[in-house]
Amino acid sequence: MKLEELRKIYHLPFFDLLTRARETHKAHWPENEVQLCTLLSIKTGGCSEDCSYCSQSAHHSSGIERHPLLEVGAVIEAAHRAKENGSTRFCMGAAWRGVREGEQKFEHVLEIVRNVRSLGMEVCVTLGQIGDEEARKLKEAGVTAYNHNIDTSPEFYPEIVSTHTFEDRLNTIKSVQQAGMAVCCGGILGMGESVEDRLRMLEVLAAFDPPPESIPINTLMPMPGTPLAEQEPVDVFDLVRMIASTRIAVPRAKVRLSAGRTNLSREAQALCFFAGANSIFYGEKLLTADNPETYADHRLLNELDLTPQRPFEDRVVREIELAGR
Ligand code: SAM
Ligand code: DTB
Ligand code: SF4
Repeated sequence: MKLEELRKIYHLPFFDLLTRARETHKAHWPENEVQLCTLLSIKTGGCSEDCSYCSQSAHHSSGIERHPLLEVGAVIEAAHRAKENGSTRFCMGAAWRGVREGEQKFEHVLEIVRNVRSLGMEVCVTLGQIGDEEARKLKEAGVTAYNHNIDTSPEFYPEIVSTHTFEDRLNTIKSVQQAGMAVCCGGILGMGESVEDRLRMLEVLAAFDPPPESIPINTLMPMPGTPLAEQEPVDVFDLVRMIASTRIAVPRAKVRLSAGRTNLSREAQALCFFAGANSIFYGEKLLTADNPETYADHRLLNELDLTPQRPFEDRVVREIELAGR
């Protein structure tokens, strides 16, 4: 979908936009389900990159506690807890510029992946830049999806990061696609970009072939000590418009209402779900920042008659049924 069309959609009268997004949503996601994903930072802080939003960059003094790569046992324990709480996807993030095959840390991550997969959860990792060989090995170890966000428009990207390029991000995504892993790719709202930048980002995402399996929409969590610490919050209706436009532009993607839910009321979150969000991060911690309490999320989903997405195996069967309709 081209920019011109995305502009028209985004700027529709608010309720017309919501109606269209809801119709698209119901056509592609007839169940009132929300995917629950739990995040774990497996290597925290000390990152060589200078992403201006990130608490984990060694270029900023955010004061977060650094942690080397976690042991396999600690990760499995966390994954197990996540599964018991009802999560179906376990997402592990590492504060790296990237990782290469042959490095010991890569072998360690493969070991972690094999173990988490054996719990029967979907496994997502976000490890920074990788190439074809790394992607192939991660897929083989059992990774379901690789998260690598483009974060904003190609034009605005150099304003937020100088240590790697937008093109670098796209190259990693190509390797992930080539290996047959699902691509989880989205961005952040509220870094000082324009609506036009947000729509350019969506234009790039919608043009992926295949389209992204999931699209995380984060709102900036301003982290103390980062260059974006004093950034103004995103207007909730702008967030809702962006979610609705994403739903319309990439109907089969899971649209994840990601970082920033602690700043949203229950009503605002309900509007986001109505606009087409069907996935959240679930659990009290994101990577370094806070996320809503699990009991509050449970209550919210119940109140909205939304059910947690069924576990992987059940769903594969259901998706085959739907495809055959
Ligand atoms: N180092 C890897 C990378 O950059 O791809 C993986 C971890 S990185 C923290 C993953 C994503 O988290 C970023 O691309 C960004 O979208 C999101 N993120 C990080 N800090 C954030 C913040 N303060 N507010 C909102 N989203 C954030
Ligand atoms: C994504 O798009 N959001 C998640 C996940 N992918 C890795 C990370 C959000 C991080 C929020 C800030 C923090 O916890 O430090
Ligand atoms: Fe490093 Fe990723 Fe944070 Fe950028 S977003 S500083 S690459 S951890």
